[in-house]
Amino acid sequence: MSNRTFTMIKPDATEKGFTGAILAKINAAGFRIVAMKMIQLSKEKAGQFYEVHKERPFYGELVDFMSRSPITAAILEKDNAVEDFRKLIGATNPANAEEGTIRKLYAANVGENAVHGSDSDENAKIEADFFFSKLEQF
Ligand code: FUP
Repeated sequence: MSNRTFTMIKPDATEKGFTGAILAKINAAGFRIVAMKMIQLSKEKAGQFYEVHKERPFYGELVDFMSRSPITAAILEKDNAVEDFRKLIGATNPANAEEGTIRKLYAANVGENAVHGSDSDENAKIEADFFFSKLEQF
């Protein structure tokens, strides 16, 4: 099992000034940041990242949203990172997220849900390599 996951603090959270608070929660939960950058995705790059959702009705909105403002991308390290981080962020729709989770605290709705967390070890690696070269992963 891998001990790394990939996250993005999404444009809605950036715009509302929640980046620092979210990173503090991530650290407090025991995750170590082993790569991090703030960047603004082009529509093309956002579309590539969410390629798996291409046929879904929300794809266009998702691409517009994810390229609207800067994001903070990071690789996080901890035992059982993928599963534990999904627990920390809560359900995709913040209305269904448990109290105390990052999405419950900071997300507005299912489309603008503050953070991303990889859903498998395999995707964590693919997503980390999408944003960071080997030299940028510590
Ligand atoms: P998650 O793994 O929790 O990030 O959720 P998904 O991979 O299912 O969805 C990725 C992103 O697509 C979500 F973060 C937001 C967007 N989405 C919608 O806008 N509407 C939906 O009904 C589902 C997902």
